[in-house]
Amino acid sequence: MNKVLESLREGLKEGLGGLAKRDLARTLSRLESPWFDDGAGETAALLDAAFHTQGGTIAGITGPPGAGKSTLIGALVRLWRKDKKTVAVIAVDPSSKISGGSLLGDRLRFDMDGLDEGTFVRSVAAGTRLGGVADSTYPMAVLLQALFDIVLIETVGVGQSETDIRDIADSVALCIQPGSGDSVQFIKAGIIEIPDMLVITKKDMPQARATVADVRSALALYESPPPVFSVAAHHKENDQDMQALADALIRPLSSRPARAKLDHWLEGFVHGLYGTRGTKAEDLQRLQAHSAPFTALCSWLCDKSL
Ligand SMILES: Nc1nc2c(ncn2[C@@H]2O[C@H](COP(=O)(O)OP(=O)(O)OP(=O)(O)O)[C@@H](O)[C@H]2O)c(=O)[nH]1
Ligand SMILES: [Mg+2]
Repeated sequence: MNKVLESLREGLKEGLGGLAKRDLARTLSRLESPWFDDGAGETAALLDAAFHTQGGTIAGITGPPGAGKSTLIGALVRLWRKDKKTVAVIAVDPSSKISGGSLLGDRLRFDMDGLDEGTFVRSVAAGTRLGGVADSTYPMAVLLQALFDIVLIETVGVGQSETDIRDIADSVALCIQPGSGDSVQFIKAGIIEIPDMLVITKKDMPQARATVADVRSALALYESPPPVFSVAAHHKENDQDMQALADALIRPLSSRPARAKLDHWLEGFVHGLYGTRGTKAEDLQRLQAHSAPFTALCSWLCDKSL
């Protein structure tokens, strides 16, 4: 067992509260800088240990801006906390393309108890990535799933640009706001990759019913359409719908083994650094097959040999 991972886990379990969360936040910050250049390979060893830990479910919550993702996450977290499940949230903030800045304000938008020992929220800037996730999202999710029962990732976007989340999460829910015809058109046109489930948010809005019907009819074109949930995160009386969604999100989907997610990330990462021409296919394959893939990546980056 890795010492850093063990001490993070113990800290969170013993309810060290602020202290443990601060340690975790610091560790996650390391993942946002080039941790793979860290000569001692400490971060890589931590990631390898976390990767081999049979951990929690990673669920992606995606959808266009303002669809109600953060509010929904707050409601889901409250439900899971009633069951004593621990939850970490990674909120990927869309960076402004013009200024390159990111508000990192999402933390404020979650209606969650900041003092609750069993929850943790981290905002990350999406950076230059086209997909709705940041480069650091996968390593962060690997670490957090070793420490929490559930890891939720909020990403912004709809259409092809956010499909990256499918390669990180065990399940993906696409949020659609009532009256937003675009999303339904996207489904009809086959532009969006169909997620594991669709969530029509803001059930209390007058157009909600019609949107559910539109989405269902658009999905009729697909062979095995995903379930559609209709929820109001603002209202307590929709607990049944919310509970059904909460259950569906953490139901294990065997279609995405951890190794396949790692392979995908490694490929994107290595190609991002060297391009397809600068990498030997065998090197990538050897990295992917390695029992300590993150440590192997570090040594490979140091001397390009395995
Ligand atoms: N009526 C109603 N409004 C809601 C509900 N859920 C969220 N909202 C409102 O919708 C707006 C956007 O909600 P957010 O949860 O911030 O949406 P988001 O998808 O996270 O937004 P971005 O992170 O900016 O993309 C806020 O004003 C919420 O209060 C709901 O169930 N009913
Ligand atoms: Mg949000």
